[in-house]
Amino acid sequence: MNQFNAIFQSIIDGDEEQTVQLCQDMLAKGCRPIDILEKGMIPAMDRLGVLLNREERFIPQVLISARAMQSAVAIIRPLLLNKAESGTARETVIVGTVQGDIHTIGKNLVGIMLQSAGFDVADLGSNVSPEEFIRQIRAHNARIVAMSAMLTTSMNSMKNTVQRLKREDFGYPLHVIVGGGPISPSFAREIGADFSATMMDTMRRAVEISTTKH
Ligand code: B12
Repeated sequence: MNQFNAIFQSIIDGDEEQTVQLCQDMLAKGCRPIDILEKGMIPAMDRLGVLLNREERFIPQVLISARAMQSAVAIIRPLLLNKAESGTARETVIVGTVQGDIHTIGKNLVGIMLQSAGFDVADLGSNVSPEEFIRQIRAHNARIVAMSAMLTTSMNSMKNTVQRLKREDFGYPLHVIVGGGPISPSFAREIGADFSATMMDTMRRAVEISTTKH
């Protein structure tokens, strides 16, 4: 059994107390926070998706598991942020899950990674309307938006949102990075956005954009 199995299982079981304890133990043993996330916690959520499809787990159980994961993420978050004190970029990235979609975990992680790269993040939460994206982009003079969709049904909402943003004149070019379970590079291309597969990719892409003159 590898060291990530215990936290993987504890998230599947929705045991919040044990998940937090295991996370603390692993960190105390010198385990890298990003490894705990990528090798233990995220695979657990993926596994829950499979169990949901097989009807071996149901939405209320998944909610409890999501809560356990979020409590452990809260412990890891400051460790990821500390590393970034000297980050060069200081612009604000707008982060949100599109209208009609209430999934937050992946989007939250994307926000944390962006903060770890020294960005300010305006997290609009989930179920965000195109109008709210526009309002917040203007309020922050933001050049970068990271948009999440986890449902095939909310892909349409993402497409509409990106189209709405493209019709606005912000006075500078806007970069939209899209991601989430059902989003593919070809879909991103089709709607005129950048694709990122992971939170690490998003961070790299945002740094690339912010260091490119416009
Ligand atoms: C947890 C969960 C929930 C929780 C969400 C809690 C929360 N606060 O987020 C709850 C229980 C509320 C929920 C509800 C529903 N869910 Co749900 N859920 C999941 C589950 C099990 C895990 C998602 C997750 O958090 N993964 C962990 C994170 C870390 O991964 P992630 O989100 O994929 O994010 C990573 C990448 O995608 C990427 N990423 C994510 N966002 C972004 C954004 C950008 C910009 C970038 C670059 C990258 C990026 O980076 C992240 C880190 O690497 C998935 C199964 C799965 N395999 O995804 C189903 C899943 C997404 N849900 C599903 C469904 C159907 C629903 C419901 C409609 C169920 C229902 N009948 O009510 C509702 C949705 C209601 C709504 N209107 O939104 C389906 C979607 C099927 C589809 N293709 O449309 C899935 C796939 C489950 C399944 N059946 O297989 N769900």
